[in-house]
Formats: sequence, structure tokens, C-alpha cells
Amino acid sequence: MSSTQHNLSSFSTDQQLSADIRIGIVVADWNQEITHSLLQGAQQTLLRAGLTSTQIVVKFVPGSFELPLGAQWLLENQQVHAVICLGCVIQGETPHFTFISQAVADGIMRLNIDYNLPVIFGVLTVNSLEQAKDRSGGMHGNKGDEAAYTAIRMIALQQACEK
Ligand code: RBF
Repeated sequence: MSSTQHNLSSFSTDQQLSADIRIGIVVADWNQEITHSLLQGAQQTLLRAGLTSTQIVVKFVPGSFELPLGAQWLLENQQVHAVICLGCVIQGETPHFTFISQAVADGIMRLNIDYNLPVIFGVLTVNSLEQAKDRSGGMHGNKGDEAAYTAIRMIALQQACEK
């Protein structure tokens, strides 16, 4: 997702969703400068796809480690058809980067399977703040935007498979 070769930020929004669709977004406040830009990108994309703000539920958690539990609460209580998880983990001098990134990826994958609904991994795992900026509205697009697009595609796929 986050590479120089692969940038979905210039996708087309021809996939229109029905009026009863609700999408949750969980945002980690850690590295807020980055994650709130990811949120802006995701919200813009959902609105462009035809959702209204009442169809989008946004909740904040302290850090990326808390994203899976926040997503689970949305799935349990907010009747959402998908959840987008947005975070930014920056490589530091401690092994925290590896533990947090792995835990979040595992937790989010588990939710996908357990709830049979799309839970989107919109977490930047980068070496520097610079790389994070490039991917949250900079030269490599906005991965929040791409995460929202992925949610829309997966909801549409699920609906197509159910027909
Ligand atoms: N949360 C993030 O979302 N991104 C980070 O880069 C990040 N780095 C952390 C580094 C350390 C040393 C610690 C202790 C926490 C970090 N967290 C980070 C917060 C983490 O996701 C979580 O909120 C806390 O560990 C509380 O469970």
C-alpha cells in the first residue's frame, strides 16, 4: 500500500454506496499531525463516494495499539459495515515499533475474520516523520484516502457476493 510504486490516491469514485451504509473510522492520536491528515483524506473520499457525514462515525484512541479494540467497539455497538483504522507508527530506538506494528496488524486481521466485515489497515509503519508526511498528503498521496477507497471496494464486493 505505502510504496513509491503503488499509489491509489488518484482512484475514481464511481463506486456509489447505498444510503444505509455506515462506516466507522478509528484514529490513533499518537503522531496526531499525521493521523489527523489521514482522517481528512479518508473523510473526503467517503464524502466524494456519496456518503453523508451522518453515515461516518469517527472515534479516537490514544495510540495505534488501541486501534483493534476501538474498532471492535464500533463493530459491536455502531452498526457499521466497515471500519477504517488510521495510525502512524514511527521506527524509534526501541523495539516498540515492531511490537506495536505486529500487534495492530494481527489484531485488525483477526477482526476481519471474526466479524466477517472489512476492517481496513490504514496504519503507516515508517522509518521517519518525513516518510509519514509523504504518505499523509505529500508526494506519495494520502493513505487515509486509500484506506477509505479500500473500505468502499470491500463493501461493494461483499454486496456483490451476496447476490
Ligand atoms: N503509538 C503510535 O500510534 N505510534 C507510535 O509510533 C508509538 N510509539 C510508541 C513508543 C513507545 C516507546 C511507547 C511506550 C508507546 C508508543 N505508542 C505509539 C503508543 C502505543 O500505541 C499505545 O498507545 C501505548 O503503548 C499504550 O497502550
